[in-house]
Amino acid sequence: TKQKGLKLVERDDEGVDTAFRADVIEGLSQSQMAIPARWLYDDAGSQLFEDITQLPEYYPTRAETEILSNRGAEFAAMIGEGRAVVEFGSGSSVKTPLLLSAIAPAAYVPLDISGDFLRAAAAELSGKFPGLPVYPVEADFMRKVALPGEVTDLPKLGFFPGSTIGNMVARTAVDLLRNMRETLGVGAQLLIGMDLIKDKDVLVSAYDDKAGVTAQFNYNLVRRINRELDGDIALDALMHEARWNDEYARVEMHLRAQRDITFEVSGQQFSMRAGETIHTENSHKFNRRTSNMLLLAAGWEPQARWLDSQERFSVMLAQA
Ligand code: AVI
Repeated sequence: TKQKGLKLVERDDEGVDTAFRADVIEGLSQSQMAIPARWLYDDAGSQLFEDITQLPEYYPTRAETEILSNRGAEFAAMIGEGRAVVEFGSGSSVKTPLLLSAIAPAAYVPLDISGDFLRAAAAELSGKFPGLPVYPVEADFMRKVALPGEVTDLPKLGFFPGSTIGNMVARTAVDLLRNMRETLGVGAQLLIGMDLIKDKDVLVSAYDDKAGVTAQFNYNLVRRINRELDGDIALDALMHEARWNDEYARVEMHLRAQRDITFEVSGQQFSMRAGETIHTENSHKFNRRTSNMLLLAAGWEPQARWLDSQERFSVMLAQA
């Protein structure tokens, strides 16, 4: 967790994000090149993701919003009043008010690694819910977080919408869910969005839209590498690709080389043969059994599960 005065992003003398460089160099050195998806989200990438959520093909945001809009009475019945809602990642301006107005919480604690996002989200929420105490915490929610003293004695509800859990491999997802349980403490509940396994073409289209916004989101990673890590990757040699991996029940994003290329990043040489790819993201999809299993593996007992009217997306409630 972040201590006051400590920086969450470590930079070298030239201002390079050292964790970004280490991940990219290591990822490009593997036989199947792969870069962790978290690096997709610089300012431009975060804006492109916001644009993705509006695309006709990208159903998850609309489907989850439908559930949160329509099932408020059921949430209230199963969650009760007076909890401190702890949101992991304070991204969304639409989903959070839907939950907060349904359950009448005692406090709202947004957690985010970006202080700027955090302050914006906290200010917006305070405007909408004038009587609600808001305690923003700047922290890496992948780890156990010390919550503010003001909410120590309140029962907690963790809120993790968006199916962001799907962007993690099982082992990382279980680590995160376990850390959430430790952050939230005894008697906690967790409300979490998980996207569902469905027709392959629907899934792939959601990650390969006609307007090409998801392609730009993928290419932005290359632009970021070139800019921040002194790279010279030829952007026109790489093509966006979304594919369904049935064995792992996930959509994968890749950048596929259209011809043999060599390039440099941070002074190191790399090469790709035509047809080889850089794997840039996983988006795991679930069914009832696998979503239950993931929660159970991290010590969360599933309590309820809601789907949208087209049964594309699920919101799960679990208790510690
Ligand atoms: C943020 N996350 C849940 C998105 C997803 O659907 O996996 C990221 C995304 N990548 C491409 N399109 C959207």
